[in-house]
Amino acid sequence: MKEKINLIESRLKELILKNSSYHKVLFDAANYSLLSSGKRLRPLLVLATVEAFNKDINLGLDPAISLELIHTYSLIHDDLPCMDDDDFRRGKPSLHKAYPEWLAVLTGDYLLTYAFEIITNTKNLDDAKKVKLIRSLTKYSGGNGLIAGQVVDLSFEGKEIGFEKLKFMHLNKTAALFMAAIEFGCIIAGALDDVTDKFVAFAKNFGLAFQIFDDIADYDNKKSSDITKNKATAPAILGIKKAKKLALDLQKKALDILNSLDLDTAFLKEITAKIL
Ligand code: GRG
Repeated sequence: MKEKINLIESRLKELILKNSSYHKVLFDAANYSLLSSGKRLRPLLVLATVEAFNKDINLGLDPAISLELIHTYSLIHDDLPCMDDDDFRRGKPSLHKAYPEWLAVLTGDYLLTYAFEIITNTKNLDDAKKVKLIRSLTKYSGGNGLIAGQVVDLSFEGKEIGFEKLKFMHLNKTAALFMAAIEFGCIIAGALDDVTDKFVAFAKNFGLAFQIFDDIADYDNKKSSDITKNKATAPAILGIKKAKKLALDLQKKALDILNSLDLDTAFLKEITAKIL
């Protein structure tokens, strides 16, 4: 995992260029957010999926990084005062605390736009695959994906919601980008549709479990922003015992799907075990 994180981080550094023109500060801000202590989970999942098909993981590197850019843009915007209003991210002041707020908005916009440019410029992938990657990215990060999750999260803040709405939120806010990562790997490897469907089902269960485990870890933390903002979470709605059982069931479902595939999914299993 460490080796692959190093690969991802060195390519990330190459792709976010330094710039000495009048708008240099935009690239400084992008580097500030990108080159911090993120787990690089979404890019890792892309590489792990490509590896499962015994293909060269380098083919997946640039598309993998485009997902880290989308993820980072979403964190920058989420932290803004008009959204979640968080002062810290990845162990340091949020971007809008280190730089002006307008620049944080524009840096998020830049990362979102640049993600698509990176896909179109990827070497060694044919145009048909690039179009598939862009379609997948718009599906999972757009108005019926990541953004939908954020709209629901902010509209329901402070209100009581049932489990179905919570699941919708988790599916879109958290699982969607994991589903994109796994679908990316399948597209790059040229997987058949039915195999892709199974991989994406793995990512959905993984993503839901990831969010519930995250909520459980936060539950006892009185200073957590989820708690202070009275956000709906699985332990708050279901109780801690049921939430734990649900997260473990989802994790098991995810692993069962990997085991049902006739492929070498050892690295995906390693990520699942380490992260969940
Ligand atoms: C602004 C469109 C838009 C969306 C924002 C990212 C997000 C949606 C909200 C942030 C809060 C949150 C709980 C999101 C769910 C996804 C999640 C758990 C993100 C954190 O992912 P990690 O743990 O973060 O992979 P690192 O920093 O390791 O990359």
